[in-house]
Amino acid sequence: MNESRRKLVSILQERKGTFVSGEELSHQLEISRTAIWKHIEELRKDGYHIQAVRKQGYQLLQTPTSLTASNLVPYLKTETMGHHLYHYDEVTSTQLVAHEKAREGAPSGTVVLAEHQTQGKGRLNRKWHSPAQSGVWMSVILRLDIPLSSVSQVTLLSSVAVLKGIKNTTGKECQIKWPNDLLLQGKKLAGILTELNAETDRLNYVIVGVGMNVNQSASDFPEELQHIATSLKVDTGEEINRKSLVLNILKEWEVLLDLYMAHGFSPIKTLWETYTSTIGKQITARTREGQVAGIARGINEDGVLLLEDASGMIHRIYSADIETPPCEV
Ligand code: BT5
Repeated sequence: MNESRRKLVSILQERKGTFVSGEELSHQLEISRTAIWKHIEELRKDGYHIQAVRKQGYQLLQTPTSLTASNLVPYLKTETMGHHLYHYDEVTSTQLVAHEKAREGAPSGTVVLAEHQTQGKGRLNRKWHSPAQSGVWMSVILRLDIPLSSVSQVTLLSSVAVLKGIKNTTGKECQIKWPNDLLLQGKKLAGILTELNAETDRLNYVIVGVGMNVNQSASDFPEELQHIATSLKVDTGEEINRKSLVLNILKEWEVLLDLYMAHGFSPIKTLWETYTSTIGKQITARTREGQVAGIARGINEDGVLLLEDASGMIHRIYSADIETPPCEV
C-alpha cells in the first residue's frame, strides 16, 4: 500500500468518530489537499466509508472487511509478516501466484490473498473448494535457513499459528489432525499446504498455503464436503471478521517463527502436542506406499509421525492421510 495512504488511514482510524480537516491531513502527510482527496477516492474504492463535509473535513465511518492491502497492512501487528501483501479478487491458486512472486525475489513474509480461487489445490493436487469472499485463501512465502528435512516442521508450526489466530479471534480452539488439518467438532475447518523450492539440498523458499472456511453456511458446501467440512460461521452461528482473523494469524505466525529460529523445533513440538487430536489414537495412515494401521505414538524431532502397529513395530510416516477409527484392512 502506498505510504501516504497508509498514514492517512491510520490518522483517520485514530480519530474515528471525529472529522479531520483536509488542511491538517495535508500538513501531516506533507502532500497537497488535492492529493489527499485522490487518496480518499482510492480508499473508498477499496471499501472504506469516509464521509467528507465542507469546512469540517473527513471522517472514517467504517473500515472494510475485505482482505485488500489497504485494509490489512496499516493494522498489522508484525515486524515483517504481511508487510508485502498482494490481494486479488480472483486467481487460479494463491500458491501459484506466491511461487511467481518468490521467483521474482519477494521477501520472506510476503502474503498472497485472494477472494476466490478457481483452482484452489490441496495435497497431491486435490481440489480445494474456495468460494468467493467467504474464506481465507492465503499463501505465505518463507525464506528460512533450515535444512530441507525440516520443512515438515514448518507445516506443523503453521498449523499452530493458524489455530492460535482463530482462538484469539473467535475463542474457538481447533484440534490439529496430523499433518495439516484443523478440525472443529471433528470436521475440517482449515487445511495447510506446504510447497518448497530447492536446489540439490539447499532450500530456496517455502510457500505455506492456508485454506480456511469462515463465513460459509452449511448448505454452501458442495455435497461431497457437507459431512466432512465446517466453517467458523457454522460453528459459532456468527459472521466472522476475516480481516481480524488474518491479522491475528500473521501475528502468531511471526511469534512462532521467531521462537523456532531462536530455539529450534522443540518448543513448537510441545505446543503442537497440546493441540493435536491424533496422538494416542488408533488410526490408519494411507501413504503412497500403502496403508498402515496402529496407534499414533507421537511425532519425532523432525515432525515425522511415529505409528506403532499391532506387532509393536514403529513406522515413520512422512506424509499420509489419516483416518480415525481405522478402516477395514
Ligand atoms: C489440504 O489438502 O488440506 C490443503 C489445503 C490448502 C488450501 C490453500 S487455500 C490457499 C492456498 N492456495 C491453494 O491453492 N491451496 C492453498 P488435503 O489434505 O489434500 O485436503 C484436500 C481435501 O480436503 C479434498 O480432497 C477435500 O476432500 C477436502 N476439501 C476441499 N475443499 C475443502 C474445504 N473448503 N473445506 C474443507 N475440506 C475441503
